[in-house]
Amino acid sequence: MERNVKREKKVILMGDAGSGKSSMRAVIFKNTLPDLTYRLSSTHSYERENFRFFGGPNSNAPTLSLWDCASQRGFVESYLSEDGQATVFAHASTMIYVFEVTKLVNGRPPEMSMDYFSRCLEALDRQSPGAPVFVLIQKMDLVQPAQKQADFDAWITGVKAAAGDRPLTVYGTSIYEDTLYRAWSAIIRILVPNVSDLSRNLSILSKSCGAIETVIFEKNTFLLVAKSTVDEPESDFLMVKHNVPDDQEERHAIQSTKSHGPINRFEVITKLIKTFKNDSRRHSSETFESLRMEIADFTLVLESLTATSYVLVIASNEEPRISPEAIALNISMVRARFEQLQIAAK
Ligand SMILES: Nc1nc2c(ncn2[C@@H]2O[C@H](COP(=O)(O)OP(=O)(O)OP(=O)(O)O)[C@@H](O)[C@H]2O)c(=O)[nH]1
Ligand SMILES: [Mg+2]
Repeated sequence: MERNVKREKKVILMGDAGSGKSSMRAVIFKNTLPDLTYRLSSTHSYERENFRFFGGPNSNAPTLSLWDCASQRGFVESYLSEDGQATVFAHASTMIYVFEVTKLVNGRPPEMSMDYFSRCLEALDRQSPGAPVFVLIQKMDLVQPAQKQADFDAWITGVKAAAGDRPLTVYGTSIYEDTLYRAWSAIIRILVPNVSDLSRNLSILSKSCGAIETVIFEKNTFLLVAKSTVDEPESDFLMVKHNVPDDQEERHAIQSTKSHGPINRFEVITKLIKTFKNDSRRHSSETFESLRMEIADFTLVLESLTATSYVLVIASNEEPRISPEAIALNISMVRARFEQLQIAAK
């Protein structure tokens, strides 16, 4: 029993009414097309859903228990009552708090939103001390590009004032843009227990393939779990870390080799593959298995790594070129090692 509790990662999803909480749950975990989220009805009380998530096969896999909480005043007051706090905020691995970017009033976040936010932070700190908090300023697609950073900054000012010294990380997001995957990949990585072991082993695979970049994606969501690539500074466009200590695990998740491509290339890949999988599901009953490409600039192999992950290997065009078949063979040789690492993770 104790073991099961430990392997369940509770994630609380809270925030303003209609800000897009259930939509992101549907897009990330159920592969719903963003255009179809308008059909979702408003959440009542809370919807608790368990997803099998990055780990060993069958019963050994950890579950991500997502608590999508309604935001109407009556419901929030009930979560904040003594009994409600003990139910909703206890044993949480993290809280994600969502605001809608367009809801600024005279250039400021509404007072009531900020009041609920700080009361939820207090409840979380009481019931689950040390749980990291992610704030998502959602629906960024509705703001003109030239205005995005200014509106984001206006929310940051309000969020920081409400949070005081409490550490948190803020992202500007949209279900229509790759920003959603950037934020959720960061969230997912704090839930993977042995991310530095995974990255170390990924580096070894990367070297054996002469790869420029090697990346592990979680199988269902296609969120980035670990990568072996250039140690780039994280882009601060629509992202702010407030009092968050330097994260060793996160830095270990990024093993350095050489520099390539735009900084958001992995989120773009996540979005492309999810769209591709959705399209192929509509036209065929076969599931997506692998992708191999050999073009002038590079060789790319995307293969199933374990029961709950894919690996993407990109090798350079420098001679002697490594063939996609040789990369696939190297992947097959490390598969058992990665299965073991995931099973061993607590
Ligand atoms: N333009 C835009 N619309 C979005 C985005 N995210 C969600 N929406 C839309 O916002 C509406 C409300 O989304 P929901 O996901 O139901 O919002 P919620 O936060 O779960 O709302 P409650 O359950 O009532 O608290 C839907 O029509 C979504 O299609 C986004 O990033 N951009
Ligand atoms: Mg909802």
